[in-house]
Order: sequence, then structure tokens, then C-alpha cells
Amino acid sequence: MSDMTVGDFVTYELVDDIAHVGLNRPEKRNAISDRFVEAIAAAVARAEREAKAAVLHGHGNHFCAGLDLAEHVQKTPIEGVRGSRRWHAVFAGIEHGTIPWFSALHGAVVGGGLELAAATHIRVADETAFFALPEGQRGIFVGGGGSVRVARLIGVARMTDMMLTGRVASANEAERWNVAQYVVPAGQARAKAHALACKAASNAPLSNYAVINALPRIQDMAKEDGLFVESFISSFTTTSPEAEERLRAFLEKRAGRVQAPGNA
Ligand code: 1HE
Repeated sequence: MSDMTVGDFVTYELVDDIAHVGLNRPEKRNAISDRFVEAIAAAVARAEREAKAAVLHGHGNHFCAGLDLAEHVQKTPIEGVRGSRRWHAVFAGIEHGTIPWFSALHGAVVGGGLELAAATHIRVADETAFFALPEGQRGIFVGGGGSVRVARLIGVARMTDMMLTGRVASANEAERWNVAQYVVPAGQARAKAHALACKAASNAPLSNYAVINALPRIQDMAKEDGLFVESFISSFTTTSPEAEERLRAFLEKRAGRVQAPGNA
């Protein structure tokens, strides 16, 4: 660990070139207020400047209880729109920045907390994690990108079920539903997310950038458009100086081989 600052609602540590961003309002279950969103934005900007990958986690017993409902109660319609658009901008900085983000999930991953997790690239849930979209019960709607990102992950039918009936998904259901890519024992999500982030950090930065930015965009394209764009990105990365060195290292047997599962 090289550095630690504790800011407004968010902790930030740089560990082995991996930024650890911690949601830190445990007395309110990490409910996200306007100031909290700005603290996340500042941490994201700092991670972009100095880290090769990032881990997003929550302090206390829960990852995040979503929107700060106490603050939201006082908003006018236009203030609500501005707030939602700000969440979109900040979460887009995670999803479409230059470094991969790994979220370590435990306890409640609820409402805007699930929307935030959905903006990260890899989600690691521990067995205590549970996932819900109680917006319908609160008389509101998703506003942090959930209708786009969560619906793409789990499908509109499951999301509709969660929002209409209040269905709560366990960590294992979330893994089957494509929300979490990994499920680990209680208390181990952050360590697992860090280990995965270290692996990603050892890739070529340009490849990581292409993965996190091109894959979701290509998924939204028509097939022929996607294949066309893929060729250009493929050529651009393959002919980069870093790729040349990495390819040579493999051919000269200086690089690691792909290992069968269990041998790695
Ligand atoms: C909050 C919030 C919040 C807790 N805003 N204050 N999200 C929700 O509808 C989820 C609401 N929260 C819960 O269902 C539960 O709090 C939890 C399951 C997350 C955790 O339960 P528990 O028993 O550990 O904590 P608690 O006793 O319910 O809450 C502790 C305190 O946190 C309490 O305040 P206190 O002053 O009485 O101590 C709660 O009021 C407070 N708290 N969650 C404000 N969300 C961009 S659009 C996104 C739309 C949404 O996210 S909608 C979903 C909102």
C-alpha cells in the first residue's frame, strides 16, 4: 500500500498500481447523496491518472443501499433529472474510462448500488451479497443507468420481475443471471477483486482500453458494423509497439503460456 487518503464519503488507496475506492458512509449503508457522487467522481479521476486498474468496495456490512432517499425527498423534477444525468456521467467515467474496474460486493447491492456495480467491468460477489431494485416500492424509477446496464446484464424480463415484485437475488442467483462473474466466501470479495485487477493490470493498456470500450459498443451495433469496427481495433492494437514486444516475447519463450484450469 503506497498511499491512503480518506475523503468525503470515499476512501482511496493505491496498492500495487491498483486503486482501491471504498464507499464510506456505513452508518447510512453507503447511500449515495449528491456530495457522495462527487466524491466518487474525484476518486475515479484520480484512479484514471495513477492506477492500472481499480477495485470498488463498500465499508461496513453492505456494498451500497442506493440513492440517498432522504436527500431525494426534497428535489424538484428538474433537480431529479440533473441528479440522474450526473450519476450517468460519473458512472460513464467508470464504464468507459481507460482502466478496468472490479467491484467487490457484499451485503446489500440495492437500487443505485446495483447500478453502480453494473458500471464496473467485473463484479465479484461474496456469499452475503443480495441484489434488489426496490424503486417500485419507493415510488421511483432507476436513474443511475440501470435501465440500460442492468437490463443488458440480466435481461428485461428479470429486471421487470425485480422491479415489479421486489424479488431479491442471492449471490449465486446473481452469478447465474450474469450480474456477478465470481462468487466467493464471505469476506473475500475484495481480495479476489484485487487479484483479478492485478491480472488485468499486467495486460497491455491499449488492449484493456479496447476491451472495456469496444465490447459494449460493438454489442449495440449491427453484426456487419461490429465486424468492421473489430477489424480496425484489432489491427490498431496488434501493430502497436507494445504488442510487437509482447508477441516477440511469446515467440522467444519469454512470456507465460496459457495454463489449463487448475494449473495456473
Ligand atoms: C438510508 C438508505 C437509503 C439505509 N437512503 N438512508 N434504496 C433502498 O430502498 C434500500 C433502503 N435500505 C434498506 O433496505 C436497508 O437499509 C438495507 C437492506 C440496505 C440495510 O438494512 P440495515 O438493517 O442494515 O440498515 P437500516 O437500519 O435499514 O438503515 C440504517 C440507516 O441507514 C438508517 O438511518 P438511521 O438514521 O435510522 O440510522 C436508514 O434510514 C439509512 N438508510 N438505506 C437513505 N437508500 C439514481 S436512482 C437510484 C434509485 C435507488 O437507489 S432506489 C433504492 C433505494
